[in-house]
Amino acid sequence: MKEFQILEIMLKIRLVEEEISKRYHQQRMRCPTHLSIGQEAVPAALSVNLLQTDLAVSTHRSHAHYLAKGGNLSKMIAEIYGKSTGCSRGKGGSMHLVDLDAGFMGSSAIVGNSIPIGVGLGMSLRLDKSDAISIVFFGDGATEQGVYYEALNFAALKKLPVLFVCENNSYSVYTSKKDRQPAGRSIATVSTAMGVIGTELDGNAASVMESEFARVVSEIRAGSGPQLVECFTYRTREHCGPNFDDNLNYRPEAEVNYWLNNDPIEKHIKEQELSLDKVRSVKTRIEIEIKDAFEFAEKSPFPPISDTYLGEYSQ
Ligand SMILES: Cc1ncc(C[n+]2csc(CCOP(=O)(O)OP(=O)(O)O)c2C)c(N)n1
Ligand SMILES: [Mg+2]
Repeated sequence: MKEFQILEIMLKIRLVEEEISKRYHQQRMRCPTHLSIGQEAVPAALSVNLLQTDLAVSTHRSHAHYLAKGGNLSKMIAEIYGKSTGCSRGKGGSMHLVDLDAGFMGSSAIVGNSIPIGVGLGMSLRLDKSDAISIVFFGDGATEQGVYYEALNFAALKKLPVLFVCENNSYSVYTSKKDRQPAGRSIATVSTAMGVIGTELDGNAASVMESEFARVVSEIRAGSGPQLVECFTYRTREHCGPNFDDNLNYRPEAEVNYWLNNDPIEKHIKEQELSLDKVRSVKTRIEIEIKDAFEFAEKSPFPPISDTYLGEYSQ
């Protein structure tokens, strides 16, 4: 059962982002988009272990996190189209998704800056004596921001119910982690040394990740304090935008091919021996949902000028 739930979330992310990519040249989505194609397994494997009351914050690459946290697909597409029916009332675009109903507290284009906000949310859950936890999604590049270490330190000091999820795709734009951090340094090991237990996982192996997330999430709910999961994965598209950019040769061909041959969706279907008929019917259902979401976005109005200053500082 869980295998199909995970598949459904991964497929939804993949098919939505492929549709965004197909339609992007129409110039009706007038904001930068950072796609998670290739990285879908991480949020999908986590999502089946989350409660609606859990809170999450995310980054510039936020569509997958938003959908996995139970965000509304039509509202997400409308937001990317800048429409008033969007989850941020059309004022945020792809990188600034907010949906309080889904516990999705916001994403930000400024690398690293949602991390302390996620820690603060963990503090608020603690003060409310809630059994919910705070999820902080970020990339490997964000671990080069000073605020990341301040946030880890504070979460460890106060034993906050925070799960740090690092999607390590080895790149910050065009620069490999090898050229940014000393050889052999592990994000999970540094985190453990700072008092936030870190676990390294294959970010393209959905089922293994799911059981590890189940363990880590239940430990945090039981009061273990913060933990970090570092998931090794890979984006297959360009850093920002709908295209491929491997013609720029910033990533070795063998590396790209290794990850293409480890596609998380194909791997999951094969390893879990999922029925291909069932996979097809899930796919058909999602395709209808996506078509409806784009229609909703296209038909929705832009926010009126009179709303310009509405919601600037609060919902
Ligand atoms: C503070 C700050 N510095 C630089 C940038 C430019 N920038 C946008 S995304 C990005 C790379 C981030 O890499 P990572 O955190 O690994 O996320 P990924 O894009 O790989 O998912 C950079 C440097 C920014 N948005 N904010
Ligand atoms: Mg990265």
